[in-house]
Amino acid sequence: DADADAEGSEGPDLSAPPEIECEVIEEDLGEHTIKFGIGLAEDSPQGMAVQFFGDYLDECTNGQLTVQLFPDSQVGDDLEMMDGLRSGTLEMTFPSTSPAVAFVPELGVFDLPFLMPDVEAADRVLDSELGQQLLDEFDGTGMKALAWAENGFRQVTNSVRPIESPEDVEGLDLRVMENEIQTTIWEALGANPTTMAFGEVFSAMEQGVVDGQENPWVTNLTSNFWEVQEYGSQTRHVYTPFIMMIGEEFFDELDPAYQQLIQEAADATRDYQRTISREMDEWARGQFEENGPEVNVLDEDQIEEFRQATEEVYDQWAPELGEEFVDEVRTLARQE
Ligand code: TK8
Repeated sequence: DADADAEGSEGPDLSAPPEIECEVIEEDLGEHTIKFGIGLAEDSPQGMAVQFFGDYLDECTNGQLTVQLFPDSQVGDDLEMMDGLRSGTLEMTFPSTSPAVAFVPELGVFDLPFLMPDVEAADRVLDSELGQQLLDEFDGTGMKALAWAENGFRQVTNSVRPIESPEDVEGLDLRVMENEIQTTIWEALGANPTTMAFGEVFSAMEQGVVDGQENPWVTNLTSNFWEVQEYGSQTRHVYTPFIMMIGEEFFDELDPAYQQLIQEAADATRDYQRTISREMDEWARGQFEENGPEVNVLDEDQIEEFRQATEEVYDQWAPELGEEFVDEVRTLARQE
């Protein structure tokens, strides 16, 4: 429908990628194709960010550094792709923090429920000195963490009923990320959580192996979960970041000029990715609903019920993560 196109109903109103500002490296410093694997779709903010990152490197090296994107878990799930970076079969990936706790346990702090009141709080934490220290923790793991980006506030989808109170979650078979804190959250709420790699979630829901899952709206939309889900409920129970990562050995062997450029490109990509992720969030909820499922948005009182019902997650995990560390993050998040 030409009219609909003209009004832009095909997509959200998104900021254009920023101007690429660099001094082009003309000198021959070696050609590399960077294979960049991601779990999400090409048209997700994550996929669009990798596209921008690739344009940045290409333009600033006269085509000596190029990026080849592998979306939709084509080359593995988050943990497999991280292993690829370590063994040198893949150069870059963009995992969620939740499975990355296998390498940096402190990242589990981001799995605590209702930690971040809003995206500004997430920025305060991630862009702090403490945020940089967490990225630096990857040094020596075979992966270098370049920058934080946004996965976002997570919402529950399922095929049984709308989620309005903790009781509605009881007995649901839910896929959760490969992370023990995530499991604790859903057990506290009386659901039956199963850990599973992201790439298997769609077919698990299609086949009825699980009733539902939880992910930000842009993922629920761009990974086509609306095709196999009846309900979407805006619970905002966890904010999870993404980390842009590169193989440590691959990076260490590059010319310093390339290394510096890659870091600059990653920083610019981080800002762009967060911008479009935020611009797409509400639009994605609307599209998700338009495509079929029933959507409900929990109000503050309903969210408060979930907060109380998951308080025991802190009792169990704060000592494990370090009480002081958790307090430090919480203070930054809430500007206490
Ligand atoms: C994509 C994952 C995904 C995450 C999940 O690779 O597993 O549910 O939210 O975005 O990182």
